[in-house]
Amino acid sequence: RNVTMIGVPMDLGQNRRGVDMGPSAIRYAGVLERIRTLGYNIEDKGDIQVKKETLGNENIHNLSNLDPVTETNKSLARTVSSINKEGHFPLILGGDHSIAIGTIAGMSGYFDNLGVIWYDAHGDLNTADTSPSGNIHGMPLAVSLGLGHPTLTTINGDFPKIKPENVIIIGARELDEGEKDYIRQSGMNVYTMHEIDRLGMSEVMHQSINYLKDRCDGVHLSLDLDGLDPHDAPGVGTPVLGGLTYRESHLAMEMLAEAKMVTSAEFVEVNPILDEKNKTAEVAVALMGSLFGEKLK
Ligand code: DIR
Ligand code: MN
Ligand code: MN
Ligand code: MN
Repeated sequence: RNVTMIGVPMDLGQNRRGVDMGPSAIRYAGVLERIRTLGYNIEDKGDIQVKKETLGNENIHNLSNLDPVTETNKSLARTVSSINKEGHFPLILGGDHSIAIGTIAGMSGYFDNLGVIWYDAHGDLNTADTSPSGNIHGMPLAVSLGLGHPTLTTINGDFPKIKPENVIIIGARELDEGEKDYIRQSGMNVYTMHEIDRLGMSEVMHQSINYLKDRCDGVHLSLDLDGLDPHDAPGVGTPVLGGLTYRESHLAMEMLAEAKMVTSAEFVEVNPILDEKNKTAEVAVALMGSLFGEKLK
């Protein structure tokens, strides 16, 4: 029942400044109180130091800000690893999605088959070769699978941190060509908006939970707020119409809480500068409440 929270004020994984204020916005939305009320012993360890030097780190080899993104993820991986070693649940606040590289690298050493639920409008399966943007926040799932630039794939050890068959993407609706190719050849489990419309979120989560339960010894939830529809989560850098609703997302979190299978989580891409008041951070906190079992209280 111990949760340790870490903020990662990173915005160099993409082009829109302001997502580095995500951790502050989420704290301001009352995350500590929300989770403490549920009976957890939650501690806020503050923010990871993020290198901000962008000079000389412009798009080299189609990887923008490679150096500061790498350094931040190295230190995040160390921190996440030590939180997990203590037996605490790591709760990571972003920051852009490039920080999933460090979170997953930090968790992976403790599991033979770490499952990952990637809740996102995007696949984040690009490498420098396929990326249309050069933004590393479009690459963290690929990096965790061992694909892409060695500077990133060797963070916390030169091995793939997860296996494609242990990943489930939920909410995808804007996949780049290279990402679609990878999904086809790897056979990765992807519930696009099409499948979610057809099956309903209840069935999607039922299938996902049963699948991961049989094969994984831990599950990381990586929740990009742009997985939700921009109507419900407007404060994100790359909004895509036709997304998951607030209600569907709560149901997903509630079912994960009931399944008691999630061993770490991150909530990313909250950008208060693009938000309406602090709506998107408030949605993030509400979803964390469900993930930590609000309904069951
Ligand atoms: C796009 C955007 N696929 C890219 N990715 C985003 O730049 O690689 N991921 N926004 O969440
Ligand atoms: Mn302790
Ligand atoms: Mn993402
Ligand atoms: Mn996204």
